Amino acid sequence: MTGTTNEVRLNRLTLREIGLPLKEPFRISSGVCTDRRIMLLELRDTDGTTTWSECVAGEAPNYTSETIDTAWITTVEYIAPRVLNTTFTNPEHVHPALQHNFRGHEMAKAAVEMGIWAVFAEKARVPLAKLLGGTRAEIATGISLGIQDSPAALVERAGRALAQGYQKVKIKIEPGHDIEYVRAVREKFPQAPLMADANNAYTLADAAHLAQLDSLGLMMIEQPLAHDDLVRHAELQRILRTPICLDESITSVDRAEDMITLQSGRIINIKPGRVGGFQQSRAIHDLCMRNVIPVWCGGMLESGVGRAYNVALASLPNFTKPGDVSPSARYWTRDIVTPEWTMDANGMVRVPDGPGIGVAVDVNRIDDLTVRTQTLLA
Ligand code: OSB
Ligand code: MG
Repeated sequence: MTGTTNEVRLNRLTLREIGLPLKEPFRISSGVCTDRRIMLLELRDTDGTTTWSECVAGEAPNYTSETIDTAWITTVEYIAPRVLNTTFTNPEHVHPALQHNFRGHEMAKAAVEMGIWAVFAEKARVPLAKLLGGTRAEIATGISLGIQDSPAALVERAGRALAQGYQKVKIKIEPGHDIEYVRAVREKFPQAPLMADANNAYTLADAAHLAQLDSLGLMMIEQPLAHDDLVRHAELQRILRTPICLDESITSVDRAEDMITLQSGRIINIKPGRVGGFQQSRAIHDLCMRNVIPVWCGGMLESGVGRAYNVALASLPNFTKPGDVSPSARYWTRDIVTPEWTMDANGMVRVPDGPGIGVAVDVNRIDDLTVRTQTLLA
């Protein structure tokens, strides 16, 4: 349902930076995160409706070129002027309004675009998942395990995750922490749904090395080559039996179409922040569905606010592989939403059925964690 009769016109946008320490550092091939610096937005409609959204940009430009600091200035200088006091009759119109003569900054754009989708949902008193066209009541969940110091440590982590019910275990790899690590987990858990994520750590020269993964029965290998590459991934996919899943390389529906044309991969990890929000996420989902390409929802170590958006998106029908939508307790001692996100013993996270994002934001806790704030008025 996107042809809603509601309209949204924001008259206030408040930016907040909070500091949220991870329970334990999260290490991937391109960097390590210990404390999340998160930009939250509070969006207020002219009728007084408010909602919160989250920008998934990291502390450093090691995943995409964006950081929380580039997102902050971009939101203040270029995004807010395009949305404040602008009437939107359909949430699908926000993305084009932020794209025209405005390159990049997808995560900053997504935080506002998705927040406006949530304001539409709130005003229509429908769950965000329903507004997006979601059909699932619960989301199968996978865990993403950071690079560990030894294969034994990784096996222990994977075992704990499988015992908790996770339906997929993603193993972060890099040269020196790859075949031996994945093999150790496979030997201990012969039937487990496993995959690897390299976050761009390899080149085509590593093709024969990566082909050793083919005997380990992985669901997929995520983004082995450069963050913006499609051509070499196509070459690599011709060599590997393991399906390639693209993450960093898919920044828009056009890049997803390129992946399909070039056969650069067989699966897509959709992160709404990476593609500028929900309009593009849905377009990628629909394109992939038509082309029999499975998709799943990735994560960016979001707080409970960002998680609400990921869970809503993952309720769409072609999200057929478990998403990186771990419950709050995986990351945080205490989340910033109530109720916190939980997962049942079968690895399922429930899609909220309340209106809007479906969880309450703990504003007192956010106040305690806030390190800077800026309010923009229409
Ligand atoms: O590549 O999917 C990735 C976190 C930060 C940056 C990149 C990635 C990740 C994750 C985390 O894998 C998944 C999660 O949020 O649980
Ligand atoms: Mg990834």
